[in-house]
Amino acid sequence: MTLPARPALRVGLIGHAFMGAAHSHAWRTAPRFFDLPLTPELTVLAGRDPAGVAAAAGRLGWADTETDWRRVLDRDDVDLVDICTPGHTHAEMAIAALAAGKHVLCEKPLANSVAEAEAMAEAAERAAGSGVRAMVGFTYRRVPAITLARQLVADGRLGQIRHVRAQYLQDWIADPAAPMSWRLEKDKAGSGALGDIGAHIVDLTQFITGQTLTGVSALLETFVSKRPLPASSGKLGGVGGEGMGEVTVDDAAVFLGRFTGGALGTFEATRFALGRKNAIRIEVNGSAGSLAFDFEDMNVLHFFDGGEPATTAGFRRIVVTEPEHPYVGAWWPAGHGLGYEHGFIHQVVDLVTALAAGEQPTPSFADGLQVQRVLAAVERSAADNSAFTEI
Ligand code: SOE
Repeated sequence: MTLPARPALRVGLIGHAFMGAAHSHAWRTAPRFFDLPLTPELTVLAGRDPAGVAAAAGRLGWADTETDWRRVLDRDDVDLVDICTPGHTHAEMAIAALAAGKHVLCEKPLANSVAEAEAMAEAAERAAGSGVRAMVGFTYRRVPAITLARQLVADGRLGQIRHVRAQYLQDWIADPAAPMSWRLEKDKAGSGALGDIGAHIVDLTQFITGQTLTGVSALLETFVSKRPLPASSGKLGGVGGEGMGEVTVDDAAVFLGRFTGGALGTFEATRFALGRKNAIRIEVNGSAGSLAFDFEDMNVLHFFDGGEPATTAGFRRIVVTEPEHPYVGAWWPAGHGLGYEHGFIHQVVDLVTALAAGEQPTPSFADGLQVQRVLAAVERSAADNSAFTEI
């Protein structure tokens, strides 16, 4: 029996580096494992360098290319624009795409400033009136163990949340010889570890707890202020060459925060945690239980049930690979585990499902703006010697 053909969702992707590759893989793979109401088509890939974008399109499976992102917006055969470029381009591209009647998926952080994020959220609000939707890509929400953590909190299994402990630890620039990249330039990236990876743990802790941050007290530090200019670029960083460039962003961000429900949060985002590669560590302690997660062991969620007798109580190691777990049923036989790329695939699944239902996908641009306000408050607090700063 042949299944009825699903309407197409024709995608134009801007950018084909690390995130562009992750998104391409997700658009292509999602309909192969999930029964989606719309079938994504990889219509056009945009990049500035003709040879580079042609090679990437061939490798990643895109039907056509453009060398000017504006041409993607002009095309009648594009329904959704996916923005995978550095932060300083997000606002202009997203606002123009929404005005052209295209749905938008935009990589995180939403923008480089609160003013830009506000303009984007306003544009998204306007577009929603005519059924055009916008979503920001906080992908880690779609890691099954994280989604399960949120469910446990929502089901009351942790009781009242008291503590939220979050770290995002990487080490890809711990070596002072690691070269400059756009991620180390404020005018392109907006901020450093704070916006690139701190934004993820702000979003994740709010997502898991269902609470938002109301204020912060912060420290920012740049450990290495000059780096070799790149001789060649890699997926992250690259190889250093002649001459030095100035690092204009933070290398590390450490902050305390208060949540709406009364919980206290501690946050650490750094690219100098030697030996930690992509360690997103989150622990939540409530009046009835606790949970703990580390992305370096991403198929596992640790859960402590405070209601169990003291003699046998202890952190339970839940391997989140059963068909009953969020998203997992579409994948491999029970127990076989998922990886980094699956979060991006689940993001496509949730986005496409919301679009087909005419609903607002989450996280919305308004959610992205709220995270941007937290980042800005962290910067204000650090500039003011860690003074408690309301968001
Ligand atoms: C670099 O720190 C980076 O690629 C982030 O930009 C991504 O959001 C994260 O998923 C992995 O690390």
